[in-house]
Amino acid sequence: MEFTYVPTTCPYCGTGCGLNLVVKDKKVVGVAPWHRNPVNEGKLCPKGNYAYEFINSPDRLTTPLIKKDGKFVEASWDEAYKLIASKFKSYKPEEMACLSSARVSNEENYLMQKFARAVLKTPHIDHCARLCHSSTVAGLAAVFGSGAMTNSIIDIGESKCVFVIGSNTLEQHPLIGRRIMVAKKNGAKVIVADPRLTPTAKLADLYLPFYSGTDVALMNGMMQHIIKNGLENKEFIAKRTKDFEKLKEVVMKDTYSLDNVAKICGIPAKDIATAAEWIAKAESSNLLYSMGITQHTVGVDNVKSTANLQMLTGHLGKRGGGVCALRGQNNVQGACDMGCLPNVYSGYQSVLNADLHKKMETAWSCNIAEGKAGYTVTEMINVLADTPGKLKCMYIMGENPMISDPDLHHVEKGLRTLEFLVVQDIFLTETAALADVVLPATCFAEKNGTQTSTERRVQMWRKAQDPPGQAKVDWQIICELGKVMGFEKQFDFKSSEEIFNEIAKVTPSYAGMNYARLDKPEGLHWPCPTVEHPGTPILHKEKFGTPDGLGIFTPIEYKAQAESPDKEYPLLLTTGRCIWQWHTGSMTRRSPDLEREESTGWIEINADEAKEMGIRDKEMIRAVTRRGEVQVPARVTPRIKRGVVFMPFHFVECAANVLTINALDPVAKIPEFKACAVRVEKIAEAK
Ligand SMILES: Nc1nc2c(c(=O)[nH]1)N[C@H]1C(S)=C(S)[C@@H](COP(=O)(O)OP(=O)(O)OC[C@H]3O[C@@H](n4cnc5c(=O)[nH]c(N)nc54)[C@H](O)[C@@H]3O)O[C@H]1N2
Ligand SMILES: Nc1nc2c(c(=O)[nH]1)N[C@H]1C(S)=C(S)[C@@H](COP(=O)(O)OP(=O)(O)OC[C@H]3O[C@@H](n4cnc5c(=O)[nH]c(N)nc54)[C@H](O)[C@@H]3O)O[C@H]1N2
Ligand code: SF4
Ligand SMILES: [Mo]
Repeated sequence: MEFTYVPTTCPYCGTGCGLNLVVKDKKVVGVAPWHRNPVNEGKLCPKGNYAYEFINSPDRLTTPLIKKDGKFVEASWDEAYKLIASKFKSYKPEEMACLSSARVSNEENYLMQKFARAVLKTPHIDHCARLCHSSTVAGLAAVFGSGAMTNSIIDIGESKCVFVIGSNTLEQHPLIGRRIMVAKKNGAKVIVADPRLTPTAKLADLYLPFYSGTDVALMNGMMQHIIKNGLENKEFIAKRTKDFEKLKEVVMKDTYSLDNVAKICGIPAKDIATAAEWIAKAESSNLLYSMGITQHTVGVDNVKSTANLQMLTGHLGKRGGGVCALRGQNNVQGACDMGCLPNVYSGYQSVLNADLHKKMETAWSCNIAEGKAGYTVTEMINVLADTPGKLKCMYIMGENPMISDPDLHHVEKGLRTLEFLVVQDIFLTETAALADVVLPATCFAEKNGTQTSTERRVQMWRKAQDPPGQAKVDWQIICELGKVMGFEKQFDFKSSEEIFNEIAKVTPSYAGMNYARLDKPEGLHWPCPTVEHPGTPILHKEKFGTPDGLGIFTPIEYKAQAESPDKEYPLLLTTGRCIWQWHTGSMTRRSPDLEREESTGWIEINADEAKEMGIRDKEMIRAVTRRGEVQVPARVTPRIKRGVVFMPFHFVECAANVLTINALDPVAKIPEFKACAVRVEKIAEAK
C-alpha cells in the first residue's frame, strides 16, 4: 500500500488552515495533519478533517449537460462551448451578468472578471462577498482606507482583551477560535456579544445577550461611557485620527446613555459599562466580528462603529489590537482582491477611474466594459424579478443562489426569467438544475492555484488527483470558452502560474508575489509590492490608507432593522450556521461523517417562550414570514434570548431563505439575513 501526502489549503473557511491530502492509487482517500503550516499547526476542525469525503462522491458532475425539452442530456465540451458562444454573442453586454466564486482560486476569479469585462464587455460581475462582507469592504475602506482584516490570526493570541461581536468563531472559524483560547489562557479577558449563547459565548468572561440588530446602540453606549470617564486614548486620537468632535456629538446624546442603551439592547447597563472599561483599559484589545455585524440594512454602519470603538481606544496598528473582520469562504478575500466586484478591477482599482480603465485595456490588449459600476448580486436578482427581459443571460461559477440568497421565491422567479443560464459547478445544485448548460468543474484537490485567507495570507493549492470523468479545471474552462469567443491572445494560459504572473503585473498589492515565493507553508500576506518585500501581517502600523493617512471617525445613529416584529409576526428571526454544515450543503451534505452530525435543519426557540406556546423540543412546527413559510423541527433551548429565534440556512428541506427579507444596506447592498419578523405556530393549530 503506497500512500502519498500532498500539502494543500483547506477548501472551507477563510481561516486558511493547511492540511495534507492522503493519496492512494491516484485517488484522495484521507486528510492528515500538516504541522508546518503556521496558521493551524496541524490542527483541523471537523470540516477540514473530512474535507476528502465529498471529493470522490458519486454525485460529482463528470460531463457537460445541455437541457433539451426540459431534460439534461450529456454533451461534449465542443457542443457545449459552441452553444454557449453563439448565445453569448447574441446578447448586448448590458443584458449579461456573471457570478464568480469565493470557492475557487485567485487565478480562476481573475479570469472570470477578465472574461466578463473583456469578452462579454459587461460591467455586471459580482460574487457572494456581497452577501457576506460587502459592508466590511465599504465600511473599513471609508474609515481606514482599506477594507481588509487589520491583524493576523496568530496575533489574536497575543491580545489582552478580545471583544467578539456577531461572530460564532468557535464554530465558524474554529482554528481562529483556538487563538482566542490561547489569548484567554494568557490572561486576556473575553467579551462576547451575541443573541445566542453559542459555544463562543460560553468562552466569555462577560457575555452580552443582546437583541439582534442593536449593535450600533451597544457600541455607541460603550463609547459614551468611555468618553464620560476620560478613558479614550487621547494620544492616538490626536496623532492618528480626525473628526473626533463629530463622533462625540452623536455618541454623547442622551439616547446612548447606559440606561437607555440597556433598554434598547435588553441587557444590564452595568455589563455594558464593564465591557467598555475592559476594552479601554487593556494594554491591547482586538475586536473580532463577522456576519452578526455585516448582514443588516445597517451593515456598513455597524462596521464603522467597530472601527470607531477601536480608534477611540487606540487599539489599531499594533500587536494584539485591530479590527478583525473574519472573512467566511476560503477564498472570498481573494475573489474580492481579484476584482470580482462590479466597481473595481483587481487590487481594488476603481472602474470609474479613466486611467485605470485604460491600464486594463492596455494590459489585456482589447476594449473592455465601459467604466461604470455594474449590478451587485442582489441587484441582479431584483432586476431579473422586477424588470424581466432587462438581463437575459447569466454565467454562474461556483455559487448556489437558489439556497443562499434572501427570499428564495423571489430568487426563483428572477432566475426563471433568464433566456440563457450557464452554471459551472462540481455538483448539480439547486441553481444548476435551472440552467440551460451545466459545465463540470474540478474541486480544490484536483488543481494547482492560490487562495487568500481572511488574514490576507496568499497560500497554495496543490493538485492531488485527476478530475472525475471529463470535468475540467475552472480556469481551463474559462480559457477555452474565451478562445472559442475569439479571444485567443487574452486567454492563452498553460498553467495557473502563468495566470498568477499576469495578476502580479496588474495588481499592486500582489506585485511582489510569485509561485516560487508562495510555495512554502507560510505563504505571503498582501500588500507585498516588490519581490524583496516580506509581506504585511499587520496593517496601519504608522498611518492609515486614507489620502492623509488619518483614520476618520464616523458618527453613526442607531436605526432599527427594516422589518420589526409586530402583532402578526411577533418574533425576530436571525439566521446563520452550524459547525458541521457548509452553506447550501453541496459539499458537506455529501460528506457522510458531517451529514450524520446534523442531518436536517431546526429553529431555536427560547425554552420559556416555547412552553407558553405549547411547543415541544423536536416538534415539527411552521415558521411564517411575509415572504413564505417552512416546516421545521423546533429546538427548544435556554440558550437563545426571548423574542429571538434562529435557523441555520444549510438545509433545502427547511430553507431559512424562504423566510428571509430582501432588504438591503443602501451602500453595500448586503441583505438583512440577521433580522426579520416571523411567526411560529403549531402545525395542528394552523388553518
Ligand atoms: N461550519 C461552517 N463554518 C463557516 C461557514 C459555514 O457555512 N459553516 N461559513 C463561512 C462563511 S462564508 C462566513 S461569512 C462565516 C460566518 O461566520 P459567523 O458570522 O460567525 O456565523 P453566523 O452563524 O452567520 O453568525 C454569527 C453569529 O451572529 C449572531 N447574531 C445574529 N444576529 C446578530 C446581530 O444582530 N448582532 C450580533 N452582534 N450578532 C448577531 C448569531 O447568533 C451567530 O452566533 O462562517 C464561515 N465558516
Ligand atoms: N439566511 C442566510 N443566508 C445566507 C447567509 C446567512 O448567514 N443567512 N450567509 C451568506 C454568506 S455569508 C455567504 S458567503 C453565502 C454563500 O453562498 P454560496 O456561495 O451560494 O454557497 P456555497 O454553498 O458555498 O456555494 C458554493 C458553490 O460552489 C461549488 N464549488 C465548490 N468548489 C468549487 C470549484 O472548485 N469550482 C466550481 N466551479 N464550483 C465549486 C459548490 O458545489 C457550491 O455549489 O450565503 C449567504 N446566505
Ligand atoms: S477552521 Fe476553516 S480552514 Fe481550518 S480546518 Fe476548519 S474549515 Fe478548514
Ligand atoms: Mo460568507
